[in-house]
Amino acid sequence: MNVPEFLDPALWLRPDAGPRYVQLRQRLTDGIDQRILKPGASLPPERIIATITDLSRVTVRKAIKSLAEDGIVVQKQGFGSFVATDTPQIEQSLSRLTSFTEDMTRRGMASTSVWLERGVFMPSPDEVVALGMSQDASVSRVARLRTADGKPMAIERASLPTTILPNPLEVTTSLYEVLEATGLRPVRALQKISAINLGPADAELLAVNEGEAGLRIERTSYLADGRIVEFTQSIYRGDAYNFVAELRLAKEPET
Ligand code: 16G
Repeated sequence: MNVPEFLDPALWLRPDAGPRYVQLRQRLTDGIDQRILKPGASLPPERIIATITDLSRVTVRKAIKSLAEDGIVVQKQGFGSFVATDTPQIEQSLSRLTSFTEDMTRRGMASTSVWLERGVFMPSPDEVVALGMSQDASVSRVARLRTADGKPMAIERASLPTTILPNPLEVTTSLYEVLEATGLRPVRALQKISAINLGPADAELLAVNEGEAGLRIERTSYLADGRIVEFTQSIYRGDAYNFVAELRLAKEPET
């Protein structure tokens, strides 16, 4: 059921069931509980809710204000009202080459990792291609569920040539910190981002429902001399990340 159908007053508004704003508040709360209105989703504008429900805007405003007072929705000046979420909202620049640990520290959040895989392996065909290595070389894998203030944010599977990271067990908190210590921290990276619907295993790790939106990110990072440092395949929670890129007008070719 979509939101306008759900708010159809024929389904819930009763003349004898108390104040109308309380009934609307209850209907919106039910929609949030049933995830018709999902955490972080915007509520339809007051004007639209008033049109669908045939209630006055004053009544609609009162219902939303009461939800906001109880922390069920969050009102953002100039942007409207959103279903409250306990998922941290991360705005991530696409132009800075930072590590997960640094990104979270900068936001005052504690980052932790749950290990999924850590060791030296024979490279998979994908790793051979992505890392530009020979088939008989070995690869260090560092795969983690990354959390911020205890909330799962991303699954990151990094592969590095063992010439760059000979002992993956050295990575306890930050991979980039270990690389920095050996003078092999990447200085440049290419990143590819695509939209996905989370499969059952990834959804379980990220503590969201199967089929929810996620972002698949592939990062290949390089040293100044062009050597490849890492090939990392990550799955980020779609409800937690906003990637931001600054765009500039391309310079007109000089004539
Ligand atoms: C970031 C990078 C990842 C890198 C990790 C190192 C993206 C999509 N990924 O999460 O490629 O391996 O940082 O983090 O940004 P760490 O130093 O905290 O282990």
